[in-house]
Amino acid sequence: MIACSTLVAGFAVTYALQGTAQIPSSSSVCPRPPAGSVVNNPPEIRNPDASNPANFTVLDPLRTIAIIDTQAQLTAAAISSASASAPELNVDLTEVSGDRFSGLNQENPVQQRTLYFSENDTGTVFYITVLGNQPKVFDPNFKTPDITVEEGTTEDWLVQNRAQEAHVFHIHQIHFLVLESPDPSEIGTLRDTIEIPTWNGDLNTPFPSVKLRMDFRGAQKDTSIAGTFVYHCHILEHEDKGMMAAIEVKS
Ligand SMILES: [Cu+2]
Repeated sequence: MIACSTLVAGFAVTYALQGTAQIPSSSSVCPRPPAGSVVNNPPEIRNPDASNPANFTVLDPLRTIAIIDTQAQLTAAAISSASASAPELNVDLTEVSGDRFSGLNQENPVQQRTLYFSENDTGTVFYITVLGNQPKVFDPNFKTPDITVEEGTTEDWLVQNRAQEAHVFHIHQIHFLVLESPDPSEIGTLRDTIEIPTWNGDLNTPFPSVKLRMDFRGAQKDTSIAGTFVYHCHILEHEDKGMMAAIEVKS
């Protein structure tokens, strides 16, 4: 038996030839197997002429059989995990929450928003920004809330992490239903806090994100949530360095 091996697209490929092969000393990477030999790895050998077993073709073992783009794999993985379907969303939420969150998964959101966590280049100033607005540090004496919503509605928020460290989205006063997450175990859960994993800094890679059904139904379900409150990164150092914003729920 003669073991043949080569590298194809960075991976070692080994196959074996059996029989009474005469191996030319000038043979390149792997010898041409003799007629009648048993080839253990048919994909490397093609014999288009079954009537004449001597007429086979040995394909170049160094040929490119695949181009493996590791970045593309990461991208595909990120996309598929973030858009994983969520069988949990079909559950009756009354079973886990009583009436308070029932029907949240069936609501039609009145608004879609994208928010994102980001930092300055030196990682000393922190922002949470509604897409379309300018990033700014939180002003505790703000005059205008960053987001205004109507009580009695639901909205879907895509929250991205555009920073190269993890951030944790937290909102006061209400809860949300996790619709999409890189962590499938979080999908379908009711929360007021969720971590968004670190972005790898490659602009070809989607920002890690979660999609949340925000429940502003308030008085419809429980007690009124009308008023102004905040959402922020739950890592206190980040929050204190600007990563906080205000929302007003109008009754
Ligand atoms: Cu943070």
